Amino acid sequence: MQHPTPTKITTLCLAYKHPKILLGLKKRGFGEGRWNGYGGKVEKGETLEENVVREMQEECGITPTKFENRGVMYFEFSEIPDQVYEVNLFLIEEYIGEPVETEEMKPQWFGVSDLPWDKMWDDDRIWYLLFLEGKKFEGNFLFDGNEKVIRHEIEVI
Ligand code: 8OG
Repeated sequence: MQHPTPTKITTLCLAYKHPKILLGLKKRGFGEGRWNGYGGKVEKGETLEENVVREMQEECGITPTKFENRGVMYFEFSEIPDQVYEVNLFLIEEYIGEPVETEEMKPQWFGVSDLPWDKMWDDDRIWYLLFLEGKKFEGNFLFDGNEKVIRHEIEVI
């Protein structure tokens, strides 16, 4: 699958041990008011793995000790043509510490059959099942101005 060239590279970290998954309510900035995994912009000179550890420490107060890459997604926005987000998805299998509320995120464990879909990103309904099934995948998504996915392709790798 071909991907657009990203203008911003991020991680998305989901601590998941069936049947519970840890989400955080984003309290400010991009995605405010939505439940999502943890993560953020990969800084210059930082590896994806270093970013996973740093973001979870900063936003959630835990230190991931065992995690694996589960794929990558590219997000484009029909009304912002020059913006392409690359989101590298990670499953967090083990960590040290307990999730705490921070200025950025409020943590909560959800049952996987009871996710707050109407307060999550629209693309999540497309790929969560693959993630929960243990698959690794890549995908491209195009959002319209109302934050709805109007086109996507997704492929298990
Ligand atoms: O640093 P910043 O808060 O901008 O990072 C954005 C976070 O949101 C990062 O973890 C990646 C994640 N993210 C997107 N787009 C999407 C999306 O469409 N769905 C989900 N579930 N997460 C996303 O940037």
